[in-house]
Amino acid sequence: MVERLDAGARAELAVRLPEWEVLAEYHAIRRKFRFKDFSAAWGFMSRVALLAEAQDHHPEWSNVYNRVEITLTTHDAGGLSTRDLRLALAIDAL
Ligand code: H2B
Repeated sequence: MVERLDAGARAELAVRLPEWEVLAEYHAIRRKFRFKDFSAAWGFMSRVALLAEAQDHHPEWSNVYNRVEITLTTHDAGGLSTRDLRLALAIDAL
């Protein structure tokens, strides 16, 4: 079982992940991306997919042409965990 983030760790999210929106009741974080065109968006998604597989942690996401929206939550924990933080930081570093 994966542990959910405690209150202190959730409060830190805004500092460590300033581009991510913390969704209601801290169940998930979300970031919206916009790229030059579909090809750039899809290239980004391919890189995120490789990260997700490597970390065995997978995003909920959508793509409309040049826009990509990523929501991270840990299904096994029923909320946010360090897995979400780790994947978000890796996505931010792309
Ligand atoms: N991704 C996310 N976002 N949450 C999970 O709890 C999760 C996952 N669990 N990817 C993993 C896969 C688990 O189902 C496998 C069996 O390791």
